[in-house]
Amino acid sequence: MAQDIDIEKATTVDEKYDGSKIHVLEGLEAVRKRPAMYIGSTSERGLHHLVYEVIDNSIDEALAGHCSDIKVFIHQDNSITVVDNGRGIPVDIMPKEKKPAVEVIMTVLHAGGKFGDGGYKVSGGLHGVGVTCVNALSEHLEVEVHRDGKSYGIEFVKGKTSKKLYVKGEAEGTGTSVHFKPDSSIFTVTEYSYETLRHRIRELAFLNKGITISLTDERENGKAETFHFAGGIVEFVNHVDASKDLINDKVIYLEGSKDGIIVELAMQYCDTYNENVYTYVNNINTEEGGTHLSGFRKALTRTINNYARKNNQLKENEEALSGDNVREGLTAVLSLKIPNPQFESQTKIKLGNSEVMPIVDSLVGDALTEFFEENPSVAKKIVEKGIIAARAQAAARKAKELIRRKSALESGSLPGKLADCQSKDVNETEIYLVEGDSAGGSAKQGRDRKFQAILPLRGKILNVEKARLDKMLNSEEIRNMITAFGCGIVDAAAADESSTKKKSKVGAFDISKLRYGKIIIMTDADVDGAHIRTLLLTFFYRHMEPLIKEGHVYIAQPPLFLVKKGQKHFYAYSDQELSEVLDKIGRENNPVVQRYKGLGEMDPEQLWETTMDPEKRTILQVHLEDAVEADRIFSILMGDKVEPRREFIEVNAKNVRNLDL
Ligand code: 0RA
Repeated sequence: MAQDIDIEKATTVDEKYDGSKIHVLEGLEAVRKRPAMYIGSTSERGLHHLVYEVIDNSIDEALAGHCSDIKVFIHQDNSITVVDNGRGIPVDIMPKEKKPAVEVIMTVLHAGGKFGDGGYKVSGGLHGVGVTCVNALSEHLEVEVHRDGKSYGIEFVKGKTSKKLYVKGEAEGTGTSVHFKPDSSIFTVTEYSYETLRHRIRELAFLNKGITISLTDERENGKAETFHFAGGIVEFVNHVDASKDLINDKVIYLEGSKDGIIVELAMQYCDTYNENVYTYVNNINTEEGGTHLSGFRKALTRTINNYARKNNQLKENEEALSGDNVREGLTAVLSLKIPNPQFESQTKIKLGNSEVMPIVDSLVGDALTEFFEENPSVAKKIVEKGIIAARAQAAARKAKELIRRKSALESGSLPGKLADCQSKDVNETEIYLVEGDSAGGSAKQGRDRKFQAILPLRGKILNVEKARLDKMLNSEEIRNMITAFGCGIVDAAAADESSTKKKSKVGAFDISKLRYGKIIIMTDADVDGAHIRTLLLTFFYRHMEPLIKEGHVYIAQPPLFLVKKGQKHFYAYSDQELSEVLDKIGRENNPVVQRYKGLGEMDPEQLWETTMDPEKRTILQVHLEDAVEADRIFSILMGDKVEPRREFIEVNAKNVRNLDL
């Protein structure tokens, strides 16, 4: 059901079924009966998805060249209004349906395509069902259209027309306003998140240069922001790279089109070791890549190698640079607008259209060749970076070989510092990564050895953000973790040039080999502890991302205070909790408050009771909501530049809660 709308097909199919009112009713009923099939879920995601569906229609109008301004409002009651200055949804009576077009669009599933004028419909994007679903899933929805000097209104309740189209009055200009309140009997969450909407709206503003999109939160005294990027994806790349040292100061940008496919690319090389290529099709983030990504990668590898040979940076007898060599330190946004996207999977995050690959390949190849000819000093630096990456890769291969031989010698033995657990069942096993040998000792004594393993870490581990693979593999702490977890590491060398999915260089990253279902970071509640935690998360994010994605990484929450009164003792995990505890037992009784300076101050029983006992502890699961933002934050926090880090800390210090990540 939730297919992409093929505009032409939709039109012919509609013609056949036209007039079948039964179908119409079934459509809306079906959406209400099985909302998740149409909008993915009825939780927070689905709730926000409604807003995106409505905005997408306005974006379509903008892409067709008729709209420049979109305003989104979150109202007091968590209803939403999206206003645009497009042509206004048509209101004239449709001959077959004998109803105003706006009513048909709002009540007939897949009707939208009929009215399209052959532009690039991004609406019907992810779930392909558009604004009709939003209507079906709203307790109330109202459309106001400004056209022909008049203002029209029409209203719906749960998708059914409750007030026929009427003239509200006179109006200047044109545009559409859609106000809806999600049906609370359908959604499990009804409160909108400003941050979530802001994030998508900003992304849309980056991807569609020149459009102005604003967001206003009337629940928060009209707090508002406006997003407008004249430079589009160039500004997107600048934003991602804000904290990195650059190889080319100016973002390389190209735009071209062929056979109705519009290709835009912005790219920049940084003095880092990761590849960050974000691909979009019709404003949808194709997280797993696809044919557009392969086209881009092919062109990049070929063009850089050609340039390197031609200018004698690579000698005849030297091996060509590999794809991952030339992508080291690359940040790129590749954005396509295509009329008939075909996605490979149900989740629609991998593009399948085979005709796209050669188009992207040739457009990017030609444009880059030209750019290199015109900017030889930048080209030279990019090639040099690739050559250094190739050498480091060879060194890493040796280091990897060393690890393999060593572990063969020790016949697959686990690290000496690891206190393993008895169980082999990942449904129950846990490993605590503990800061310091003394806390490690307490944890070893306090744990339940049946399912809890302990790996003490000595001080600060290596910052992998600033180290290449070969150096990283020389670090004992890192090697201990790799061996203990059992599933290898992920590295930039992708198995498949069409996919963003990474393969491994140390063995194969194989999550099925994971030896512990929960990996729990347990550090002191001080700055050093926070630093070590960030270093660990950086390592996991860069080299074991699936562990985070699949929810295996956790953060332990040790208490900050011990309060004693006579024989009784209480723990408090925050300043607020401390004051609650003190209120409860009465301050006049002079309770003794001890502030834990580190895990090492707790004896094994206390550590078990407060932080390790599954019955009593709280652990925070680490989520990876958004790769773009995660990459940016890790670069800010762990990279070379000091200024962005200071700024980040200044802006965010006031939002920090205890151990909240
Ligand atoms: C169908 C046809 C035309 C415009 C629209 C739909 C339209 C839909 C939405 C939804 C939100 N904002 C919108 N703006 C326009 C073309 C109308 C014409 O030819 O004048």
